[in-house]
Amino acid sequence: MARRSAVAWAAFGPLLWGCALGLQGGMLYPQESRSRERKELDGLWSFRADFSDNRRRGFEEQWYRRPLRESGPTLDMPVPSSFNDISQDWRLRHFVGWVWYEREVILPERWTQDLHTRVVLRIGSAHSYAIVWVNGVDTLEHEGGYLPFEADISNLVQVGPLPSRLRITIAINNTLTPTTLPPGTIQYMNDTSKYPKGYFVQNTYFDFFNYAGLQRSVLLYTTPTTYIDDITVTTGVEHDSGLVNYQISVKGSNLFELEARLLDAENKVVANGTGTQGQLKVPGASLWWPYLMHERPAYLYSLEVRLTAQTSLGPVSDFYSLPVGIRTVAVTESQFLINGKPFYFHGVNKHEDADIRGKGFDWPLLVKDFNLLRWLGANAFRTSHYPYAEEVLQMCDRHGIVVIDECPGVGLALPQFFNNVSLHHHMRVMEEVVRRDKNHPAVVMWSVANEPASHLESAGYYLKMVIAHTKALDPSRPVTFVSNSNYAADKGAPYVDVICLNSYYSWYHDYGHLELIQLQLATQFENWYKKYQKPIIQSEYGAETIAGFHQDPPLMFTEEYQKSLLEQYHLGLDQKRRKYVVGELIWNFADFMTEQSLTRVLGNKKGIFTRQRQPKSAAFLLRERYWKIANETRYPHSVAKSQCLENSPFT
Ligand code: BDP
Repeated sequence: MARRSAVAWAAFGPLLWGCALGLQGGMLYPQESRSRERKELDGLWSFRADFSDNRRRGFEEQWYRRPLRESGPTLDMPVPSSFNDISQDWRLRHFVGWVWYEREVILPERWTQDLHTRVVLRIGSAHSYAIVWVNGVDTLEHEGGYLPFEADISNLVQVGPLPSRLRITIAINNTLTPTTLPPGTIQYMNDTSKYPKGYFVQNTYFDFFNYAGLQRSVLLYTTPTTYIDDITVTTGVEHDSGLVNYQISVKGSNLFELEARLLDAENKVVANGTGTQGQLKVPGASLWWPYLMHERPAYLYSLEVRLTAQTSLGPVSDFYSLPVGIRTVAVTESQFLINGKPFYFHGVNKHEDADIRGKGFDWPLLVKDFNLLRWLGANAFRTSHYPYAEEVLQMCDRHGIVVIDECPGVGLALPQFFNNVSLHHHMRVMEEVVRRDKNHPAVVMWSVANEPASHLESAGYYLKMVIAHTKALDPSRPVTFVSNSNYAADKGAPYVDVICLNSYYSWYHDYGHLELIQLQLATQFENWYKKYQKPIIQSEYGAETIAGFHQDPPLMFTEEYQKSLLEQYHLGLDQKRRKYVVGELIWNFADFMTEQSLTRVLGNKKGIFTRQRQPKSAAFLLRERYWKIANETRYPHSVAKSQCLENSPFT
């Protein structure tokens, strides 16, 4: 077969970066440094859902003008968390409309008096539309859950008589419409013999519960008034040297100097440069390798940026330190290459979902999940079906877990969802995803959608545009979307770099007939490969399994059935794995909550772990397989030692 030369994105210089970015300003992770402070606002907030018929009483009565408790009763609401499962009120669990959060904060005096200081309010995510007031002043609006947004509030806290307290009010609407991501529809039930007047339901077209609220941290942080606004890093390898291309944007003054120093893991300076952009060369660089691919995975340098500026108020300095992993990503017609070596994704799909906190960010859960990923020998996951918290990606960088970063383009199931307004919003969401996640070495590919109705002509154009836009935003990474369409009908596949396929043989089709999986899987792979000649990832497969249900010979919903289904898939995958199939991601890492339906028993149970993170039998099967693959695909060849396999208690 004719070999197409590798498409290597990492070699592009920094000049291509950001040329198509329509967003104003950067979205660097707020960090403490010699010039920056942060104040987390996690904890208890006051909360009220607006149960009025039109859900607009909060606006009509201007709840943001006074403390929330003065306009009616409030609940204690933990942040971060979803609001849905916290109270005993079933109406809140299913609430659709505006909810109101409020928190009072006392600011350090320096923040309110030092005019060299810029105070920023940053919301990690608010699902799905948010309006923010500070001391009753309309400050910020944002559309779309799962991504951060922020506002400079210095002028609100540094004028007039010093405010002893700052009152932050955030109204959030979780209504999904045909133009939100994910999309949804509101259906009014007009038959008054069955439904009360004005009764409506929210229809969604995806398979997870639409948890909402302030699900990630809210915080305040400071920078100097002239500050490092954004840093973009791309990396490459030339012979024995690592290349770090950087581009820095500064706001607040045109009179400044920039110094960039690259430090190795022992804090030794290995390269330095000046100015807003440049290339740092690191002879004998240690590369960032995925976990299990190399004996020294996830090597991180740090790019220390120092800004000094002359302002009308005198000289100011700003410092920011960015972790940098030097690695390349490339795709041939049959391989996914990291650092020039074939990489095989053996991993999982996840959800940010657990227990009563819903999708609320939680450190213990995150650390537990990473321990489980390492126990499993998983080297990758897809952020199905929305971008995860930044802290998750930081962990991936540090542990060498490779990420396919997916935007909330899920549930694009109806023809009317492929319209111009949606397209522009989708492109903007990709801008926000790329802006936030571009510097993570762990992120090796963008996924712009999950299971869109890609057989439609309109979807073909839509996907083409979103993919082209994403490639223009970030020429350094491949782009995909995840398909469950027929190979011959899919209108988006021509535009992707890697084909990602979801299939549920012997589950949603021919259920019970495990003996058909190998044939159907082989047909799937052969058809797609023959038509597109692109590497393929089996991006979902799995079976609903109730932990503790057993039946042998296997029957559906038992642990034995899940295991056998996986075994059959694995036989099929092994046939193609060394040819052009470059990955397998089980659906799903853990059970997760969904809307209620006749096919869901307290949520989706396709996890190999329960929602409480306990293993089902399939987890042990997968663990054996992943460690075996890891040892076969390791570079340079050596045996990966898992403390887990030795049963160490310290993993
Ligand atoms: C796939 C979807 C995923 C679902 C899964 C399932 O991508 O979100 O949860 O099916 O049905 O089609 O379990």
